Amino acid sequence: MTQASSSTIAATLVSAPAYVKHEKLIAWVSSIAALTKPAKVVWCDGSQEEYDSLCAQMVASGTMKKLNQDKRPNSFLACSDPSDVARVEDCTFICSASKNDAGPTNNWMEPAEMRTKLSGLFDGCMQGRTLYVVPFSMGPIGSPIAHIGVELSDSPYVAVNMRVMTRMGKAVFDVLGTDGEFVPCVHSVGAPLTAGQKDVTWPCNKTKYIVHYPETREIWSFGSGYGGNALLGKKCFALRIASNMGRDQGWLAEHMLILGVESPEGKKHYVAAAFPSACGKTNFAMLIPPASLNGWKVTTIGDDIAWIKPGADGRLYAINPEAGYFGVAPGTNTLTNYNCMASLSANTIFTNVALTDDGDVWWEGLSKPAPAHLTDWQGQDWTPEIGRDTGRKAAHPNARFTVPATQNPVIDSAWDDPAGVPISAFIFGGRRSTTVPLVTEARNWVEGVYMAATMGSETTAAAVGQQGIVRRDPFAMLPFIGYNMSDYFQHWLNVGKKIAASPAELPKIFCVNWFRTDAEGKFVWPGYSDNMRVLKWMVERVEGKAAGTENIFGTTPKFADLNWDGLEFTQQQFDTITSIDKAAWQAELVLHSELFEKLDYHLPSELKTTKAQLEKRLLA
Ligand code: TSX
Ligand code: MN
Repeated sequence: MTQASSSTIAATLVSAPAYVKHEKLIAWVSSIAALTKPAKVVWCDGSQEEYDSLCAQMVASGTMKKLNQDKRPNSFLACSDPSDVARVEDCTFICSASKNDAGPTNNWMEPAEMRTKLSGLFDGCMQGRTLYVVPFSMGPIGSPIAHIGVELSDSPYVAVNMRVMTRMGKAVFDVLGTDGEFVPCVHSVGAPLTAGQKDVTWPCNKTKYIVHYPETREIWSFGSGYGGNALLGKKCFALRIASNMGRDQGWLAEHMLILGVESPEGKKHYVAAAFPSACGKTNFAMLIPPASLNGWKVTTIGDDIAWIKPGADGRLYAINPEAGYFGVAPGTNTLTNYNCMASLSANTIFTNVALTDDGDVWWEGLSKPAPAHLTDWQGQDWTPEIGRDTGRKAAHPNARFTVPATQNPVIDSAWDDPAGVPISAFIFGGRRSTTVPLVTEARNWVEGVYMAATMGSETTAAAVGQQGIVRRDPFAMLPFIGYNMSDYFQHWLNVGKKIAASPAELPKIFCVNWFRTDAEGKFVWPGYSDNMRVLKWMVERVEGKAAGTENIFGTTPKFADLNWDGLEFTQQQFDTITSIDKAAWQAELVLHSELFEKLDYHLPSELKTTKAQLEKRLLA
């Protein structure tokens, strides 16, 4: 077929609804349809009817199962292909014009070379499928902190998940008008169907590419239908592309939860916290304070991503660009996260969890003992005996729920406020069994940036690869930074300088570690609700009310500086998780040096100076 005739067919196929008045957008959809050659184009309006009918269609095709309506109303289970269960970091590319702009922590390919490769892969890749046009706002519609994206996907699973995870639908076109800016996101599972070919329940391709063009703000994703690979508003847009927008425009796109902390006196602060994937970030975002800490309240703005822009007053204002939670199911239960379990009671899409015999869901860590019989995430019989004998899990360790944020019983009243919420403090945490104390306050912004830049954690199931080894994960952004990591550090330093020059106070920066273990390898800190004790100390530090002691690395509380009401926790236990082992820190600083060598290009000199000061204090 000639170029002209294929694009004429595409234009007819595309036929945008009358409410779409953005010609460039329509032309782009036409061009992608001409390339990918879908059988049909559907413009998603974001309505409940549309969602219900897409879910019904996926139930009919076998992609999803409807769960027991009495136990879990309007909820579904999708099980993926066993080869498509997590983000694929090896196949994720930042295709900036210059390799140095992607930096040493990202895969890079020359944009022209990648475009040639992708043209080949996307040519005809949607044959026999429907192309869904998914318009979405990251952030409250019309918020000055929000941005618009449009995802073109041949996956109805993506369309319904995007409706939960973003503000998706018609209203986005009102914001876009005739020429508004949007981030174009193209997604295909990469499994064209020939006439009469029977579809599989989870189409995907063993060749996968998750590609970002930061200069032109484009996302192209091929071959996977899972999570961050396919729901392009999330990691691809809200972190990798948005971090580029933030650098250029003076704001921050961060892998952070945002929570509100209210004191018994009714004084409220908002904090943003970065933890690497599966450190219990969603649990922390919905934490229930211990009853013994009378009257303290925690509310959720977001559980994964924060967009933070300086306001006219110089303070930093944050929004949650997402509208739902795409969280890890295994380990979630009424004790680890009561509010999350309450959120999941209806209107939830589960992916790769196990199915109970009465049509409900189950995953490792949900209840003890496990049910006597289950259908596992791969559709096979599972019993506790089979699990014990084969080591097979009923749910995949990276199994997920997709749930509207509004179902969170402790959602913050300002969660949808277009103005965002002012940030009083940043928290950085990792999973470290040794070395890093329970909580440390940075003495200044640069020291805080140093702590965040050198943060490390043990790897988990959210990414394909080895488990249980420590990796450096600066700002918990290693898989998500859309440009050179060192330039990103510099951007953070620049934001600090700008706030320092304004009338506003700089947010404090803290580093936490809930995961120190004792000589037997047991966790010493009870974690969960009791993290409120640490949070209380942090906000009281912000208010200038709590005591702290300076040491080699920053300011830390003494035992007496934390509230212990209702918890038996000894000075000795406290020492176990707050002690600073000089030898361990010397070894740690060697690892910081290794990181800094890797990031040497454009590494801010302030960070090298900070390290030199630490080394000096350590030897003193
Ligand atoms: O989410 C966690 N948080 C943050 C909660 C607000 N987890 C789970 C991490 C994996 C997703 C934690 N695990 C936390 C924590 O603070 N702490 C720990 C370690 C721990 C595990 C078990 C116990 C105590 C600490 N206690 C018992 O099992 C009784
Ligand atoms: Mn995350």
